Amino acid sequence: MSTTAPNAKPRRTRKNHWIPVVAGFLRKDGRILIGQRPENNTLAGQWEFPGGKVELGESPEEALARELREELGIEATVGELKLACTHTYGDVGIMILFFEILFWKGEPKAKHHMMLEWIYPEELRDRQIPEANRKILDRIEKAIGVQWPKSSSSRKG
Ligand code: DGT
Repeated sequence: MSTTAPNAKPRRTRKNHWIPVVAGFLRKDGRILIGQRPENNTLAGQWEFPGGKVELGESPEEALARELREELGIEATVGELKLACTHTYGDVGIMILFFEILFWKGEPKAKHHMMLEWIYPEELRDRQIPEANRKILDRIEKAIGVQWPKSSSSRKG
């Protein structure tokens, strides 16, 4: 006879598969940097914050500094953690940690993205962005400092 504690956690039959991702908010003159994901890649053509997957053995900050070096050719100081979210693509989950990047050496260049753009935070909403970001856009906007009043009429004209 088996005995199960009444409050036992349910047993999971499948292991979850999670990918940790880090991304950075780089700002210049009131704008924020976004990059267009390359062709032949998942989410090709969509606009994202620079960053990528955390490799085994790396801290999130080390991973982001490496990604920014590889993708933009800059040496960045990774600042405060601003936001975290999760999203599911098929049977894989991603957890994205968004960090503030206040200081860096060098000028960001598109070494990985099709294109880089410095946009006003208010413009992000009108870009094609990953669903993982779209579903938390209000939180991203707050983190990157979007200022408008939220009613749609106030954005017109
Ligand atoms: P690789 O070459 O496939 O190992 O790729 P990594 O390490 O450059 O990472 P990447 O960009 O393929 O993976 C990041 C995942 O996170 C990808 O599924 C897209 C998703 N993602 C959603 N929103 C963002 C965002 O704002 N920035 C970045 N970098 N990735 C995002």
